[in-house]
Amino acid sequence: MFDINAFSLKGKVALVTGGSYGIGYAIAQALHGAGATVVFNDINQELVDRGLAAYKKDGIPTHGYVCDVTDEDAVQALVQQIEKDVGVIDILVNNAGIIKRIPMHEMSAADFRKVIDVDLNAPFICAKAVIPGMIKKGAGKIINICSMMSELGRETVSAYAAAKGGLKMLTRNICSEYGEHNIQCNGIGPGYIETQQTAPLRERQADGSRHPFDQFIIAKTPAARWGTTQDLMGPAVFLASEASNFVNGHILYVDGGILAYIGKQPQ
Ligand code: NAP
Ligand code: GCO
Repeated sequence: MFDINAFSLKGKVALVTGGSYGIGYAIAQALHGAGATVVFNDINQELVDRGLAAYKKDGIPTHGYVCDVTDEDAVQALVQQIEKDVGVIDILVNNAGIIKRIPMHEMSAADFRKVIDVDLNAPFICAKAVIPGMIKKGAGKIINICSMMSELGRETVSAYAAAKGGLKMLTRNICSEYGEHNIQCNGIGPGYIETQQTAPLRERQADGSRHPFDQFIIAKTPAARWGTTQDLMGPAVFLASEASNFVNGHILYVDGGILAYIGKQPQ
């Protein structure tokens, strides 16, 4: 007999990195809605304050922390502070990320390294920080926010694709190394989602027409629309809950069908 409470996160502590707005904020809302105590960090006080105001407006009690996820000492201190404030972290959502859209032959090594640092090294740092507590508790959930670029490349996003491809394999390796401790590490691969990060790809042209990339994504998506952050909420709750205890090392693509579809013939 299936118990719907398998989706409940009551009594669980969840950390969402980069959770002030965008996809991270939506996932935090969802985890709260499923009963979790949600905390978040962001890279500066201004963003944390922006996030705190949003959480308060939505009636979500939380703690917000300033922490650069690429700084291992800061992340270790963050996890210790969260354990003091609310308890051992049961659920980690590695959401914080950046993208730099530059043709590879024009991209500096410093810019390439920066994207790798935030989008790949930081999820390693954050997972490493929470795993000991999860091992002691005998359970844990790590959700890495991957991407279409975990599977596909495109012009100007070489560093991002390399990072997100690596994040897919880091997800699988955490699954392999810690599954025996009842820790499940999975990824969510959002398709093209309407957030600040993709706003440049959706800007209206001077003549009021849709951005060429916007038109391309509409033609490439069977759902014939961009995703919204709400589309990610249910998948996040599923992967954070006991309902997914035998799902491990999996990347759940929430992409409206992009990866399955060759795309619509141009009209
Ligand atoms: P976003 O709007 O840029 O939000 C990312 C958040 O992470 C921001 O609050 C950002 O702060 C924060 N952050 C960046 N670097 C950080 C650092 N070093 N330490 C702590 N926080 C940091 O992005 P989004 O669209 O919500 O995407 C969230 C995640 O989903 C990212 O990993 C992204 O790669 C992934 N994703 C997005 C899409 C999409 O279509 N939007 C699709 C697939 C995957 P700042 O504002 O200072 O940058
Ligand atoms: C881009 C977009 C994508 C999305 C996302 C798709 O420039 O192609 O920013 O990379 O952010 O990762 O899944």
